[in-house]
Amino acid sequence: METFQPEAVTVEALDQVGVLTMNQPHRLNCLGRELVEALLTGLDKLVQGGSRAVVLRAPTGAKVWSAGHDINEVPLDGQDPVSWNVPFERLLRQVRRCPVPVIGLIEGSVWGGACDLAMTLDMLVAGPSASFAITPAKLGLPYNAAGLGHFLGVLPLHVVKEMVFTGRPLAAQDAWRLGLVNRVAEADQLEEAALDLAREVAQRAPLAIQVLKAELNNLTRGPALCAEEFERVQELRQRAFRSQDFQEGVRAFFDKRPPRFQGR
Ligand code: YXS
Repeated sequence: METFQPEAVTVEALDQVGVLTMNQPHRLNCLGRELVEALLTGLDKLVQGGSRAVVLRAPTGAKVWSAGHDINEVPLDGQDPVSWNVPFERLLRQVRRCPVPVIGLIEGSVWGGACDLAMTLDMLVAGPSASFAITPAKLGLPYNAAGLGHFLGVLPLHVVKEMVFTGRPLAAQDAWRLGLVNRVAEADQLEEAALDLAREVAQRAPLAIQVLKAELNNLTRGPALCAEEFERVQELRQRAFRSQDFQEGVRAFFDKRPPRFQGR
């Protein structure tokens, strides 16, 4: 087993299966610039090194798999907070383009942009402590249509609406019942369950897998927005991310108090 340890991520190559461990539990594995850059590098290293499947995980026993986008990096100067080039958006695109399946080993709670990451991964194996919370409405942040398309690719519309409109976490068993999670395993069998799945994938023809993954991702991109509708939605998004409510949502988070949204 070869391991190289860029600061924020542990990268292990176990024969033809790679394991990426997000190693910033002290920062709740927030998907800020540093962690994302390390994940992008680690994923690329594993694929170049011949991994035919990759497992993405937090350290064993994590209470929080990832707390999502780093709210410290959310711009409050009127820029789009989930624009094309924010770090976790770049990570989502690399996972989708990655020629090998990336399997999430989910232990602990998954928040916001990390839910988008989890739902962009190719398969999920979850422990009993796993939960998924889509939180933009709690911050006043107008998430982007691409991200909502990822959610609609793996969950029914009313379930996505409830998660997005309430921000309430979806528990592991419900995520499995709804098909978001491929397998639920007890905490002490979770790593083996994820590695077993990865090893089975790694035994299959990699060129065929690459095509099948690309086809499935393109067939499930979610409905396209026509240009006129996109312009209208962008106008609404801009009004939201330039609103006092968005400033209040972020301030309330750091003040550790409930936000008071005024609708302006
Ligand atoms: O008070 P200190 O300095 O110790 O810092 C606290 C938190 O402020 C900080 N922290 C974060 N900092 C930046 N970005 C975050 N996403 C974030 N989450 C947490 O970490 C320190 C410990 O947090 P604390 O005391 O709350 O820990 P806890 O164990 O009581 O609770 C853990 C969580 C994850 C349940 C709690 O931290 C939490 O609810 N975090 C926010 C999760 C969330 O809403 N993430 C979405 C981020 S925005 C995003 O991903 C998208 C853009 S969107 O908005 O569209 O969803």
